[in-house]
Amino acid sequence: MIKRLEEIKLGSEKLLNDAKSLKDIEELRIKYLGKKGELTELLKSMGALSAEERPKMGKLVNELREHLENAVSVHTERLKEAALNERILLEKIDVTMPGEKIRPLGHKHPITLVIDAIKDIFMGMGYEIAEGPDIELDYYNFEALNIPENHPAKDEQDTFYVDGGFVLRSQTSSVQVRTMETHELPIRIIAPGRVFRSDEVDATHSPVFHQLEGLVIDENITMSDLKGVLNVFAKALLGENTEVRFRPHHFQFTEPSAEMDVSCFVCGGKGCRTCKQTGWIELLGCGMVHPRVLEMSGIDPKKYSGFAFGMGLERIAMQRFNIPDLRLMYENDVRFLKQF
Ligand code: 2U9
Repeated sequence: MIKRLEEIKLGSEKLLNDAKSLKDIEELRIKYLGKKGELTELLKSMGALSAEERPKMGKLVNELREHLENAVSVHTERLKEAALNERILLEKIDVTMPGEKIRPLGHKHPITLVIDAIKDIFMGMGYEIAEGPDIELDYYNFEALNIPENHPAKDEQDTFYVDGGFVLRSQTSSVQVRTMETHELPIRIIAPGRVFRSDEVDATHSPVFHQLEGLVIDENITMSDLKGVLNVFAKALLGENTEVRFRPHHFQFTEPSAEMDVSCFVCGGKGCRTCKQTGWIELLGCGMVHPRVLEMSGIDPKKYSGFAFGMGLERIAMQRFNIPDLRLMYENDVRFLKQF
């Protein structure tokens, strides 16, 4: 019987050492400690022993039983811990990993891209960005800009009138007027924004479009400041080789007034389809702020002078991104927007 006990001890120890999984351990437990296990059977067979041998043998068997039970439980814990550590390692979450792209990101509209590019250029020259309301008082949209009551620009055909003496602003110039009233001098601002005119929709017209206007007011501002700033702007927007030229023009709010052309950025000035063989493309209107406009906003035209400019942004976006039809910009088709 002692020999049998030795066999069980050796056998169980070997199995314990070889056990690699919880399943191995459970098999071992059943093999030795289960109801019909080898050690249990040994205990049962102790009836055959003499009354003298029985307690001695019983003690030895029970010692081995306790030893085995203990070893099974220690081993089980160890394997469980190893399994848990393995799982933790496998299921570790790296919170610094980039997220999954579930919802597609939006995209900047070509007009916004153009506004951002122009903002960058003027902010680099110390300009502030000014904003104002889309629904304006007639005074800020027309009167303060020296556009009299009977001027054709005020025609019902061009302007959207809103009850209560309001208009949907037809130019962002109203923002500059508001700035002149409240901002301390000197002023250096650009005002990008949405404007409204009662136009029929076609490939180059829309009742809602965007303008960007600028205004500088200080002592001793002259036409050469205007030309210098707009020359730097044109080169920054369209490339260092861009040339500019100024043609006389008329606006109610500026005197003298001009239109500025840039050398064609497609052919470099040789003449092509984009510039209609002229080598030049009209970019913006500009001029020295009319003394009456300064005066109306409470600025002394004897002490201060200034220049202003304005451009339509749709045309610039269409040229920059090769967009053939303005309507594409208002259809909100992501397949179109994603291209820029
Ligand atoms: C104040 C004084 C002067 C803004 C100016 C233009 C010339 C101009 C148009 C070009 C095409 C707008 O999109 S467009 O129709 N603008 O040519 N705008 S000077 O002059 C101002 C503005 C505000 C107080």
